[in-house]
Amino acid sequence: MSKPTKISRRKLLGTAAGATAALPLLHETVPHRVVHDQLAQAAGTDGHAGHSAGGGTTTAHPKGTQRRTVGSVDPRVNGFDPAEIVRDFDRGTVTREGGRTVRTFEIVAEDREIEVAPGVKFAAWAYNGRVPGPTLRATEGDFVRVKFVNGSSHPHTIHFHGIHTARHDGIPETGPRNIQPGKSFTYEFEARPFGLHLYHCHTSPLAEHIAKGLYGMLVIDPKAGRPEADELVMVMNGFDTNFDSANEIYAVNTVAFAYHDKPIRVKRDELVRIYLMNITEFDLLNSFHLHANFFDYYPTGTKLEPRDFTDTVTQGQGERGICEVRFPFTGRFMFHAHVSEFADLGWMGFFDVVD
Ligand SMILES: [Cu+2]
Repeated sequence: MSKPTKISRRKLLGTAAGATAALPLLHETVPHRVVHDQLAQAAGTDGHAGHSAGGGTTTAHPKGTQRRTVGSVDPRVNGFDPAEIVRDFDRGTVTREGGRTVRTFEIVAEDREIEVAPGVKFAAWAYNGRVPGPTLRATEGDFVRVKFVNGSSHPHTIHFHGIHTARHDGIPETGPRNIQPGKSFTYEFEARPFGLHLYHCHTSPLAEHIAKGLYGMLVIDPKAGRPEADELVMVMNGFDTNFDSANEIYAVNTVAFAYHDKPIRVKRDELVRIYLMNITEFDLLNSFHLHANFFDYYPTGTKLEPRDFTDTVTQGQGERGICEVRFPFTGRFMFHAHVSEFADLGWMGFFDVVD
């Protein structure tokens, strides 16, 4: 038997009875009512009849509207904006040492409350105050220094994917081990192989340290570069707002429906390169589906030839890849998780293709 506080959103969404029973418990711990109300409103338009019956809050939206939440998250409250994160690359401070390029980054971990959907607060742990952390960018062969400062009240690390020494692997078992609150350590490695990698905290319990928001992307460009493109960062993530080891909110770049409310504007016929990564905790798989188009897919970005030409890609946790696409038509084109439940809980958005 599960403990009385273990009310999963699946149970919540499953039946009217489940929803009714769950609500009083959820009220005690989190602002889940807001999620519930908003999802109920969404359900009024897309058929979660049981859910809406349980919440009794399905009157606000006319049938057929696309809007899934009421209001939007003010980026000034979070201190970061998905509309900016999507095109924000941190190339570090560049110096030359012994004939090679050195890129120096600074990452500070901190405890920070963020808003992941309108009115839904989440007690995050963040790198440089944002979730996902900064998208670090280097070229294959560069020497990378990441000065990590732990400004959080918990021990953390940064574990980078890539090829490097045990000392700089960022796990509690080797090198400097956990970096304690107030302490710092500089991780050093050569940027290789080229591709799309990730970094994340590796302190135990690992699921908690990742789910709280300590992750980000590391893009390593091939020496010859890639063709000119409009480059986008999409980190697929989820948030467990009621501590039941299941996510209540899903998103790309943290804020539910961010690119539904503010579509990503791209140009017709221009090459768009999406750096796509899945760091979602608690679910085995996440996915990305693009409407009305197909894209080339480069798993992990470590080869220059695409493996797939497709409209849907599925990634396990830690998997990532590059999608390259051109839009032949102007207009609004949806993208979303092809796990329908995730899409309903926040992971969907639009491209606005213009001339
Ligand atoms: Cu941690």
